[in-house]
Amino acid sequence: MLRYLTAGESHGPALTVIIEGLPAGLALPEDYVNRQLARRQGGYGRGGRMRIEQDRVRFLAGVRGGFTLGSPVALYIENRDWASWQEIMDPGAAARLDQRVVTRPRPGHADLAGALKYGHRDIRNVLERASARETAARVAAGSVARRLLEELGIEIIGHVVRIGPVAAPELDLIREMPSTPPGGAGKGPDEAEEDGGCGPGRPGGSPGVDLRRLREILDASPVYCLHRETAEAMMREIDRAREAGDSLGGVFEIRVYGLPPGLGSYVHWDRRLDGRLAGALMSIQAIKGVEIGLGFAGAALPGSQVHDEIFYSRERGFHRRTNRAGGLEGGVTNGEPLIVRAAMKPIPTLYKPLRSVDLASKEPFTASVERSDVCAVPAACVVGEAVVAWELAAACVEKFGGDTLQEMKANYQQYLDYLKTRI
Ligand code: EPS
Repeated sequence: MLRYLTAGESHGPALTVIIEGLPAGLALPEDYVNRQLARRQGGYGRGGRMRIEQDRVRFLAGVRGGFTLGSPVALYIENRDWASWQEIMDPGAAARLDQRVVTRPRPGHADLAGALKYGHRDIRNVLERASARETAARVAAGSVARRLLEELGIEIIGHVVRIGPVAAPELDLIREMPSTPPGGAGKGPDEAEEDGGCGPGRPGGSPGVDLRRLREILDASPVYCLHRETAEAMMREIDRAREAGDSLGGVFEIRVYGLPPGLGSYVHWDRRLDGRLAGALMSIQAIKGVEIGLGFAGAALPGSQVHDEIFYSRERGFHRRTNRAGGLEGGVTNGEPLIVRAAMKPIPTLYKPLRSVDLASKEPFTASVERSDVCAVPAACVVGEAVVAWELAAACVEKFGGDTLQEMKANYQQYLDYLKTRI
């Protein structure tokens, strides 16, 4: 079983993660994790905090000479901002608890519910942990999972498809996305035409576009959007929101290539991979909706336009011409690319604050203004990739097991060999 815990306050000394259940022998360079941490810090619309931090991981346990040992892996990410908060956030009796007290809860944040639940009179005790700062720890854990998936030929890519009212032209982008896992036996361009443009969720068959190229485009986009004009419109929208003292949400999509059929299970509710993925994505701060494949759009269509018909040929075995299911049927991967989307609400901290009530005096006030982002959808997309990576790696560990990476890979190969006898 692969599991992890995170700890850390936003303005405390550090964030920490403990991961248990990784096989021994997995190459895990710090820079690999740091690259994902840097991506999470980016994105147009971030606030002042990201100019202070330069998130970098330190392995405190479980890794030696760049390889996992099989023992629990402890990761540590320093909060640079701690330097300005030491007196207030001191874990000891010296803490200045009378400073920077927050008593006016922000609508949409954990502030009020958290203060009532845990008996706090200072909302700082809630917001310090509810803060999306915690997602740095999740990205660190997710990068480790992603490294493991890479060893099995599984690749993840996320992109932003909506910020506020500005949406990317979905169908065009989908046609531009590759339908094949990197290095995998692919669907040809002929098949891209076969269903004449298809519905959302259909990976296109443009063989000229590879994942590396897509990553280059995304790395160069300040909003992690594949479509340049849309990206520019998104940035203008973020500027407008900033000027208006407002905030913006959006939607990101995660695609995973190279997945074998058979991860997850239909035999029990808590083993269904769609449920686990949705739960993981919904647990990201500010995520309010998740869809897989056609998602909500499928509810408005007849079954004949939703389900992916099954074909067989000697060269390709069982295959589909559409992927409206988003790579999952019955809570089990079906060998098609995974496609999941998550909707993020606008960040609750508004520089033109909404009405609220003071926790102590019960007098009406406007909500507190904590330094914040105008839009964090691009960052949330990186967090989304991380939590999806985690769930998939956990499913792989469950199915293929092994105490060493070598053993896990051998088990995986044996499963692939078995599959060849069936398709
Ligand atoms: C964040 C760190 C936070 C916020 C933001 C994301 O740092 P600070 O509160 O010091 O500015 O910038 O968190 C929120 C928007 C939120 O509501 O919690 C980060 O590391 O991503």
